Amino acid sequence: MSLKHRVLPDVRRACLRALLQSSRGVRIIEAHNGLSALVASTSYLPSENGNRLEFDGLWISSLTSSASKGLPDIELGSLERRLETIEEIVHVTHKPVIVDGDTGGEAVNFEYFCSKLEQIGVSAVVIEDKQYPKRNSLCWKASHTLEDPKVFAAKIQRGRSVLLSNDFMIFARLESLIVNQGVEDALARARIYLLAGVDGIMIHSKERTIDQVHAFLNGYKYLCAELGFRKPIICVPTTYNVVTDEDLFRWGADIVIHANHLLRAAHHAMQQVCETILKNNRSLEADELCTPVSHLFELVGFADVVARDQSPAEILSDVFNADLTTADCTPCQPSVKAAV
Ligand code: SPV
Ligand code: MG
Repeated sequence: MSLKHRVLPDVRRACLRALLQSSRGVRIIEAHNGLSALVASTSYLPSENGNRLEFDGLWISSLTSSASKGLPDIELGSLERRLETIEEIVHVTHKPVIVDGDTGGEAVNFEYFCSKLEQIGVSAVVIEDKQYPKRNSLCWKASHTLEDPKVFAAKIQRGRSVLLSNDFMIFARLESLIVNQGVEDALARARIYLLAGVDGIMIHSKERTIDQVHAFLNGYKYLCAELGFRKPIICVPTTYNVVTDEDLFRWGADIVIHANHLLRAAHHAMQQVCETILKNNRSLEADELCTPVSHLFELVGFADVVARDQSPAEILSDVFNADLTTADCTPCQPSVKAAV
């Protein structure tokens, strides 16, 4: 129960647009549950100019949300189960959240999903232009079928039609490079989705080299110039991760997402710990691979709970800036409300 990082939905939702307007690249890291969201939100490095180097927001990946449940990434889970994970994450982070919406499913499902995400305070959803049910894009052997771009554009418009705010963003994810249809097809689809009113584009690739993504980013500049408006663009350098985030921003990306790294890191560490305990017939040697329990207590707010248990009146008086030990503590006391 970490209550330190709560942000009201309207405030949180608007954060991504504000970051995008701040004219610097936005760096996003994946989260798949409350704990990974806490790690993603609280990790930082001191930087040379005295500012903290930290991620700007979180990506709730379909690959890692399903893998963390022991499931393949094939749009298996219900929207309701997905929303549970999203709420778990949103409750523990103050950072803006982008949700991977897979294909969005049927238009009516997508309308429902968008309305729920907007309500929770998620800043953006990304849907991919493949047919439902999709297969994860990083798999070379899987067969992927692209959606008719006009059908996909209509789904985007259906999602937009239910929104109550101007803050929530819908990104169209282009899968042309995943199915080897090339940069021209990706640009043609981008044009259709931009004209349909999408808030931004994600270009995805499973190539190890940057060439195609680089060509797309160049073509996107010309496309936006021709259309007379520009919407932000997201890159996901999982396979072409020799390039730096800085390079991608220089070439025209607005958002870079590191899409699955916390789950892969957790899996790797878990496997190492299992093997170390089996090998040594005890857990002592695994200690150095594990976070101390006290750090977990701190991170998930248990240390705060214990402190509150020990001196509730003292902590309440801190919170309300008043001595409540002798006061009449009915919740709606005007003096207490004023102090809050
Ligand atoms: C995800 O993180 O679930 C994505 C990106 O959709 S990828 O797995 O690369 O397709
Ligand atoms: Mg996904």
